[in-house]
Amino acid sequence: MSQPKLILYHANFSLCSQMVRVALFEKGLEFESVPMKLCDQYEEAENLSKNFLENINPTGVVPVLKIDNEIVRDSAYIIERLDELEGKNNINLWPAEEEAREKLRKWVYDTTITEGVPLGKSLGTAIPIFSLDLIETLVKKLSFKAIWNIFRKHPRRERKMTFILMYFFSIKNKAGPMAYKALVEAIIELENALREDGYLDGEFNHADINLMCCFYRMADVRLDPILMMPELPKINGYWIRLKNRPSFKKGILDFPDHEDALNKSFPDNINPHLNILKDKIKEQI
Ligand SMILES: N[C@@H](CCC(=O)N[C@@H](CS)C(=O)NCC(=O)O)C(=O)O
Repeated sequence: MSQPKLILYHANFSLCSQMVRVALFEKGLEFESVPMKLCDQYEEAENLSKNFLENINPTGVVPVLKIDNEIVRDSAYIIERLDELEGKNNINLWPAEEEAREKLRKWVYDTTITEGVPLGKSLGTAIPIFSLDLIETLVKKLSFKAIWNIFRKHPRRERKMTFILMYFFSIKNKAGPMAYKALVEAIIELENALREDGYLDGEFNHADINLMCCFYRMADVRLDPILMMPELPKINGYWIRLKNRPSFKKGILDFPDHEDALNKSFPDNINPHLNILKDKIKEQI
């Protein structure tokens, strides 16, 4: 069996990069790894380098996958493309029938950082809001030179402005409540959609990958007690099943980052939004 040459540009602490790595390990595809130091987390700002912006991704974000000489961008599309390839494992992340694909498309759309969806309006875009505690800590540690570099070079105006605001002021406490509604509704919708066992649609698929990564980020930011609430029995079991997949270790745990900063961002492992979110779930379920 032969597969095309795959080169993945990715970052350890990047939700969408985690999704693509998990998909690669699920499929059993070999890939060359190009780890990137992102501008909001490291002085190096490798996603703003001339080479990356000119030759890999003019919008300055990861993940990007090179399939032979073709450059493929956007994690959701990358995973669809990966699913067409044959790896060592006999698994399909997308069903064949159009009706099932349509249903899956909706779940994928809601569970990742989909372009055009305003931040905090879906589960996938709520997760970055709850990551702001950490991101703001990291942005504040950057040198003035690094923030000036972001100002000059970041191609995405809204991101650039957010990083600059975080550097000079603070947005983390104000932003959280913007995402309460989407997170609570998504968790309840998921609890209602899940079965007693198996995955979202029975067989493991692309949406399960996205949810695995969203849930892991919730654990990173100390919101995972939500996933263990007795009011959410199907999510409890589902999260355990997701963590037991080998791809969870290979695609996520084996690429750690910012553990010290996370510990410092959440002293005593407490996320200030946790109890509010739990109360809202209990009220609405
Ligand atoms: N819709 C894109 C979103 C990609 C994205 O936002 N990537 C983040 C990391 S998860 C990034 O590269 N951030 C760096 C920056 O904006 O400077 C995808 O699914 O690939």
